[in-house]
Amino acid sequence: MADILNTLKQSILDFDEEAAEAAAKEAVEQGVNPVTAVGALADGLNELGEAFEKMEVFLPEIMLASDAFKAALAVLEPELKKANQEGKKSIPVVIGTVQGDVHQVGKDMVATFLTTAGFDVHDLGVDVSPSRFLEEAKKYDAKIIAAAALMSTTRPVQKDLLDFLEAKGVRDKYIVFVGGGVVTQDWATEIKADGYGQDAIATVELAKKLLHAA
Ligand code: B12
Repeated sequence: MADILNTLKQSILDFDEEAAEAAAKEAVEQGVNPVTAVGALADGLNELGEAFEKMEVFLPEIMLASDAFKAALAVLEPELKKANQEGKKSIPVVIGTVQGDVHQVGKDMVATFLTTAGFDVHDLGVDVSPSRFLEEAKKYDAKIIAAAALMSTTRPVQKDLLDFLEAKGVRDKYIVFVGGGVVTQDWATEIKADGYGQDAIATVELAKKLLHAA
């Protein structure tokens, strides 16, 4: 099993979409736990992220690696669904990356994990303004709004979203989650978000817990 996990991770490090898809199929055939498989892909992307920070790889490679990640995730999604049948109540959730920010891989991962846990997830994509978050939350009668930010320049938009909901008098109607690379528990507490998810698995646990308490 270690071999296939290495192959998954390596396919991301090689920015190789075909290899990532093939490795994901192989992992499914071998009966590898799909959560572990996604973890291996994420390890690859995180390692690449460090190389990007050191300017050892550049944006085009990172984009190819993200595409490879998405292709493999699509193969693993049905398996994740099978592995997680417990969440039967379909609670509507809207999720998106905040305005000015086009990073989507981590948000996609959170959306996939929430979906496979039984939530009714509406993915608004990237570059989502506070007003659009609210518009879509109303449309789907969402209980949870989840907003991702990956850059220090876009993190403040999470606060803008909360301020906007407050100004519209609907803050209490929604459980608001924040997350993404630059987001911390301290930041979530400071802006009075309802929850912070460090990763996709923690976010699912948190969603279940908060809904239970609500
Ligand atoms: C991939 C990537 C890109 C890709 C994105 C492709 C895509 N389709 O998503 C591309 C090449 C487009 C890109 C562009 C840019 N990027 Co970029 N990018 C990254 C990189 C390498 C990886 C991000 C990633 O996907 N990580 C893997 C996923 C799995 O992790 P994650 O996103 O953190 O998600 C996990 C958790 O955070 C959490 N989570 C995620 N979302 C949410 C949401 C909620 C609600 C919750 C609860 C939890 C949660 O769960 C996820 C799963 O565990 C990071 C480096 C890094 N270390 O993060 C830089 C990084 C984020 N990018 C950065 C920058 C600066 C840029 C650019 C401005 C570069 C440029 N000069 O053009 C542009 C920005 C364009 C824009 N307006 O948004 C900086 C941001 C610096 C900062 N602190 O502000 C980083 C940190 C790199 C760096 N150190 O310089 N980038």
